[in-house]
Amino acid sequence: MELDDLVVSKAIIERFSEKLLSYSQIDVAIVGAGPAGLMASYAIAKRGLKVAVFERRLSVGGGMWGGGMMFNEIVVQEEGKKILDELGVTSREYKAGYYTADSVQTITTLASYATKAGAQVFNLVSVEDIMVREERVVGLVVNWSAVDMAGLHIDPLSIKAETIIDATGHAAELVKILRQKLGAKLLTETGDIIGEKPMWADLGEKSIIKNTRQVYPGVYVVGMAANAVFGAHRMGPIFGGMLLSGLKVAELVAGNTQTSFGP
Ligand code: 48H
Repeated sequence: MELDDLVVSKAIIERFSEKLLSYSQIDVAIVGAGPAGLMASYAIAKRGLKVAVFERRLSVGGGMWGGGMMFNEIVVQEEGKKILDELGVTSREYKAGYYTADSVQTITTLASYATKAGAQVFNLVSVEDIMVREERVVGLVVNWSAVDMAGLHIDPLSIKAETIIDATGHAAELVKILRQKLGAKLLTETGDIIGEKPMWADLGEKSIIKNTRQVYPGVYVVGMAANAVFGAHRMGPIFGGMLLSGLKVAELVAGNTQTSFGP
């Protein structure tokens, strides 16, 4: 059979358009495909909800690829190791209670589980705004990351979602928009973004589960964004908390059903 270049192009255009249309109204929209966003998307998709992840960069994985200071190994504690075991990620004990894993294998496995469970990743898409109705966030405003990078003045498109999850890491970008554009009172102690505290792995990891919660009607925070918004410590290149936080937010938004791991 002779391959037709135009068929190749039309296949991509049609299939992508179908995908984008189908995900223009969804149950859960996650902003950021770092470890927390990917874990959350997997566990939410497993519970049968329609979930999309919008990721600014070309690649998923956020800050995990580079491990610590570009040494592409991550560390997890006992609870994190259990999740890696369930996912089939190879890990090795370093000392009692500390395990290491290859960051590339961890990300690729998480991404594979999430997408095979039905989570749809839209990479190269930046979330630049939110939609709010009657003091509840009801959707996202998205544009190609390249538009922003090129400084082009091009209007965005909208995505409707029942629930939004800010998985944007240290920057907590969505919650920042809520504060800056609406002056919204957040469900934090001060009503504002409290801000990340200095590195302290033990406290940072311990507080992240408590901080993974609703921060405004319709909006949850997960991963590093949760500690930044609720004012807890950063934890450096230990990643168990990111995975556990992803599972916690899935329970909060999609119910308490036990996720059986597996594709
Ligand atoms: C689309 C966006 C937007 C936007 C950002 O930084 P991440 O890896 O976040 P987490 O919370 O999954 O993991 C945090 C971890 O990587 C980390 O930094 C740790 C543990 N630090 C500890 C320490 O002490 O430093 O991923 C966030 C993702 C990235 O891929 C961004 O590109 C993406 O979100 N993103 N995508 N629209 N507006 N903002």
